[in-house]
Amino acid sequence: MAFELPPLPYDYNALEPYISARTLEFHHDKHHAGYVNNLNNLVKDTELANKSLEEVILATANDPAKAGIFNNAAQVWNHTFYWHCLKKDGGSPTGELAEKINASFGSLDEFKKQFKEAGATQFGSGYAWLVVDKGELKVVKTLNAANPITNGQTPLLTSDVWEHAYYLDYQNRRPDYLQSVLDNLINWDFVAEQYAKAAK
Ligand code: MN3
Repeated sequence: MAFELPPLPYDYNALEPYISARTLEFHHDKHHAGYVNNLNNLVKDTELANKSLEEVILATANDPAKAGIFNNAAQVWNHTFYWHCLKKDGGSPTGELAEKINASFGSLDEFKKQFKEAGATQFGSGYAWLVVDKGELKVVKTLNAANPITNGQTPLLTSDVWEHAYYLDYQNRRPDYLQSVLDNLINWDFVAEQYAKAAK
């Protein structure tokens, strides 16, 4: 069973004007697809070929000899998760998640400020994340393909801050991309589902 490229959960133009169809075409059809192809080539005829994506990530994390497999497996996971974190007309969190965000950060605006800061200050490529860590919400950033699940944290939300995620639409203005996404495109229902699973 080879790893597969999941389809985008919306049309290429669904996130316009904040993320263009051209960005999504390249990002999903070239970058995400490339990671899937690389991963399948790297694990072909090895014991990892029959593992789940999470198992491959956890089995190869922190092993320099398996960095190529880890990087591609984590990038496949991270992109699939990122697509689901976005939707047209994002709105705001509600219910228990909204209460937890207010209790943890003071307000939704303060959460956005910290998330934007994390993404804007990630030097080079990587991701900003909202995670659950031992029952508490935290904003963290990771380098390149790294994923919080290898630190025992449960991701609720991510934003890709590799240049390919925003350069066609925002050029060097990464903070503006993050602000646009936070204000207009977050799929809070998806984030709430991840929070409900993590809280079990
Ligand atoms: Mn990307």
